[in-house]
Amino acid sequence: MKDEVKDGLENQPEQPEKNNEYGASSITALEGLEAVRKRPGMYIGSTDVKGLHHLVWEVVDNSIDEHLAGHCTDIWVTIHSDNSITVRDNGRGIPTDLHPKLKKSALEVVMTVLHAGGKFDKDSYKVSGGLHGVGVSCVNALSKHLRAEVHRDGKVYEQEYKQGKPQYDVREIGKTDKRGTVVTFSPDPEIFETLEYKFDVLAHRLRELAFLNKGLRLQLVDEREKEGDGFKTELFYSEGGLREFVRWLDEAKTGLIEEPIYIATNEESVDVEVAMLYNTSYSENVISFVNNISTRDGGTHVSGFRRALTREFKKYGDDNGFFKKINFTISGEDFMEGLTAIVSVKVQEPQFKGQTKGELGNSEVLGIVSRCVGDALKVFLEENPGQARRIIDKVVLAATARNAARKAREMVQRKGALTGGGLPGKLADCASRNPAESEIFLVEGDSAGGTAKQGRDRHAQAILPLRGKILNVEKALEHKIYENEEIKNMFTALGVSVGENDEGHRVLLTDKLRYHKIVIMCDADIDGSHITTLILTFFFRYMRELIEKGHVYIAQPPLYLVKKGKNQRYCWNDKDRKEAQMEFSGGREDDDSVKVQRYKGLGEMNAEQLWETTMDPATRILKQATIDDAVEADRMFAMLMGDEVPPRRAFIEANAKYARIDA
Ligand code: 0RA
Repeated sequence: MKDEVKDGLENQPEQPEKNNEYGASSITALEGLEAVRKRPGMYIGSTDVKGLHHLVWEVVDNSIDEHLAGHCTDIWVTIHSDNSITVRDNGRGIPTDLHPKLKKSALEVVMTVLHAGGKFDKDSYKVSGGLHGVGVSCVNALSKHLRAEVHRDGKVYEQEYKQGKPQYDVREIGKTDKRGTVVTFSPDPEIFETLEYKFDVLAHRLRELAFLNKGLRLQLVDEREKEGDGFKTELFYSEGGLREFVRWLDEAKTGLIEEPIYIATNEESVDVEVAMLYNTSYSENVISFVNNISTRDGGTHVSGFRRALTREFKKYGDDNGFFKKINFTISGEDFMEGLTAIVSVKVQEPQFKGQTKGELGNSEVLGIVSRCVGDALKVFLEENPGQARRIIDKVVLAATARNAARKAREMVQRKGALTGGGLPGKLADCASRNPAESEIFLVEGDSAGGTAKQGRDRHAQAILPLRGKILNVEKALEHKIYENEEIKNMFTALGVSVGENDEGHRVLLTDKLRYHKIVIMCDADIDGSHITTLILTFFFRYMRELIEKGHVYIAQPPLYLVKKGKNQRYCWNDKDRKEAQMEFSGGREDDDSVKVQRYKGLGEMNAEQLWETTMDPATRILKQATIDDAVEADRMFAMLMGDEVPPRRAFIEANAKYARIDA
């Protein structure tokens, strides 16, 4: 351990001394830690895998704050083989002097008193947290064991805790010429449902943090996995910051402009940083951050950005007569088509709104961002007429397509209304009219559809056969979507329609959704997985809300049936198949009476088998499709357009998590 610490604290930056004394006295004590253990959800959101990872972000946030204050260049995160975590930085080190009122070391106060991170004095410390930011003391309270080590003023200090309780006073254990803080913790199994850290989850956020904090090095080591002479390691570092971030997001797309449009300013102590690119796709990807924290639902900073973008492009197009030929209005949405943008602001006292606190509420930020972005865009448009023209042409195309799409949509919906209920002829509906208990199976091919019809529970299960490969919506224009037979059938069968709000944004109307479970059921081969992907892409682009609300599932037909006499067992993977074969043969590999049937398609099963293995709520396994991470998903969908199969498969696997529903 000791040697590692030394390595970790190399590359010491110049440590600029700030004139304000920041010792133990500015730390304000507020609450005890028992509350955290009693109601962990209140502090870290949940005690599932998400909460488990939250512990890491809580500690890393403190190190990021040190970076923002100009005192830290490197952060190392290590997953140890027992799933304990070390976060190490080369910041100033948590102060260890005595707190005048509490008569304790500041380190102990920071680690054991809620909200005592020192962040409470607005001017002495820059906030990175806000949504996180409940403090390292929470991590301590929720850890079976935690050890803090501080390198500061030439000395090394340590203190250990169990469930937040100090095991001894802060003690000096040696000398050092480095500075920084090392926190090692083991999440408490009494608190957390799972203790296993996921490399990819940590990597994804650390990459994001590297883009958001240019010049900061973040290293991730996974000691559970050997690689070469050492362990699996990844270093995240970005010199270009958001410029590189936006390029990374659009890696798989065809660009419309060469260089990202980049804006970095400060107004009324709000830092505004924006990077944007246009590509030739039809979708928009705007992601946003406040104090490094992702705001999934946008907020005032994103509204300000949109307002400025629409206003400046519109004015530029009008002034130059580029919209003359259009006989319908251009909506805000048209300026967003093919746009990839990152909007990042740093605000002193952020207020987060909404159910999941994923939305910025500070009203002053709207005007500030709108002005900053507006000013910068004016300059860009003046200086880059060629690129401006390309963007405006694309906007005109988007408006034209939107207009055509509206007409097509209206046609489809009017027709639907005229034919009285208008459910598709191919739909074998269920008897129940209660969406909460109703399911619809979207089945590849008419023949498998027929088998499913025979095998289903008529009361609660509807079947909609889809013919072959549905339209690749990633490549198609919106109005083509509404002309496609299979897609129209899905809209009408599901009871979902598309409308437009006041701003001309397409909105999904789901209040008449007829089934709360939508199950995609395709063959267990490459073609089947391709079709699953196409259908998922369609849901992602046009019915994203249904995925977000957890309505979309992927059926898991078995791959094998292993049989011996009357004994038979379905198997979903090779491991289970081997086990079944061994069991049935009593270990004799040459036992010819053990038969293995490999299912390639749904069509190879009869109705009873399909019911038993794939459709019966009591025994089936469904994967729930989730959009855990819209950023990654969007990149992935772009990858899916390519012709290689592997990334497509990887997407499906990464975005569908096992869920034994009904259980
Ligand atoms: C309170 C005050 C100061 C730094 C820190 C806390 C601090 C906390 C953590 C947690 C992980 N790494 C950290 N690094 C620093 C300011 C110290 C000063 O003024 O010297």
